[in-house]
Amino acid sequence: MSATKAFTFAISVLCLYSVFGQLPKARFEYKYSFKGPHLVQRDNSIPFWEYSGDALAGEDGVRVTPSLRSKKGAVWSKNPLQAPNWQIEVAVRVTGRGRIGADGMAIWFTEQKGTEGNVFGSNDQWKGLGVFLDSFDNDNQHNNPYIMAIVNDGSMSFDHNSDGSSQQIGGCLRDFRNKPFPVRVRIEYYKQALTVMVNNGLSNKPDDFELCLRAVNVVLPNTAFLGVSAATGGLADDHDVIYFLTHTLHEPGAETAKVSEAERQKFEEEFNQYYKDLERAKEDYQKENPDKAFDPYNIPDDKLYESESNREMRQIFDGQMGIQNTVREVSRKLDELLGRQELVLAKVSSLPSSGQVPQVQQQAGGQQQQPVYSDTIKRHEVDRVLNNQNDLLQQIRDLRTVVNDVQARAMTIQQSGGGVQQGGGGANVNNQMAMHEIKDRLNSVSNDVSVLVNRPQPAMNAAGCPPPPSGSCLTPVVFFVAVGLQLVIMIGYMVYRQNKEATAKKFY
Ligand SMILES: [Ca+2]
Ligand SMILES: [Ca+2]
Repeated sequence: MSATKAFTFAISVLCLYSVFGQLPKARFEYKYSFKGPHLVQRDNSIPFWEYSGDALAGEDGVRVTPSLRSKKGAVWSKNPLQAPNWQIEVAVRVTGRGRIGADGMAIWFTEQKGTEGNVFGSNDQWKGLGVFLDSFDNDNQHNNPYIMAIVNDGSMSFDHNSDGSSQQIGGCLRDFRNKPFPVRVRIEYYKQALTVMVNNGLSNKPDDFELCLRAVNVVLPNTAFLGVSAATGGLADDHDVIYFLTHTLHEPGAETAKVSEAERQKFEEEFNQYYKDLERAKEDYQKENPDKAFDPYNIPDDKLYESESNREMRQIFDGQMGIQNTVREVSRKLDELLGRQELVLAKVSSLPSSGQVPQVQQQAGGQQQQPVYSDTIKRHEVDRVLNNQNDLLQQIRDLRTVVNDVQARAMTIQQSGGGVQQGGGGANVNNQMAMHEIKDRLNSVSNDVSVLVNRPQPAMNAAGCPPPPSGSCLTPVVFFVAVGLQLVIMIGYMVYRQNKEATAKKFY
């Protein structure tokens, strides 16, 4: 992007006017925002922000705490935001191997910059707003992970024992851990009404938000620092902030949204200076690292690898979803089959037991052209039905073995992958999350198959079971579904294995 284009874009963002009737006008505040890629500068600092404690900034986000016990970290804006109306959107990832995580994250809008403390990594008795993503269920009410807002005038201490339930001005039960996409929290404060919307992390559509809480007559400071903090305890999660975007909101027609000529020039100079610094830093880097600058296996490959990995992971997810659906379909067909057999069994048992079964003249529709059974059931037919059922059962058992095998390998790779990438910054967050997702999916598939295998067999007493109308318990559909299933699993596994081999090559 050329300097002119970039400048035009920045100014157009700054001067953004809403065209909608009564909606407030939003102005992007770049000094109170951060977003990857290339989040950090050469000295690992984030422009206009500072981080402390166990927080680490990477190219694509800030890891506020790593998934290690008893860690605390925070990232704060260097300057206070001075605005009566505003909107903050924060994208976070909270990921951990355990089914339960701890302790959680907090998004702050407070008069003072926070210091390290007991409230999700930051100090208690804050003045202003805290929006908490509380992972751990301290009061054992089975109502966590929970998102809530608490306004404090500096006198109140957060009550961890009750998870702040009596102190909140509103909240919602949302599982924000281990989601395929970052979970986004949008906090809007406009005319003293506080609204918190949450994206559930299952989609990355920009406007996919659900209302979490809304409260009116909320009094917050006019000038406040913005921050995110997090803490782990006996249990631990990775707490990552992917981006933090701040807009000030202005009433339609209010002059505050306009940028005066003097301000525009100031912004222009500031931007040009910033752009020059960036270009100079790039040139310096290329001079200092001539081989790296043109090495396609250096940074660009890393980026390429990351996106490809994500894509393949998604393919695997799709494959797993396909398997799950197919297993459900098999289950449904088995139910249907069972139902039909019971129906026929009931009809047969209602017939006279004279040894000669009378002709079944009419089906439900009373149509004469339906096939007519005019003989007793032969032993070999019953045997064939039983054999077919046994074959089907064996195929399902094989399927379960394959699924368990894939699961075991995925867990092994996950463990070794975790070891290799320990401390690798924000880059492995996606992988870890993806591995958890695979694990869950595989568990789900495995459970489905277990249900199938353990299903009680229909009462197929050799003497009493007639062949079903199709002549065989194993219909072609069921057979091809079972074969297709194994094929899908093998392809999914090969794609996944190829991906991991690529990863292994990369590390060695
Ligand atoms: Ca808690
Ligand atoms: Ca609780």
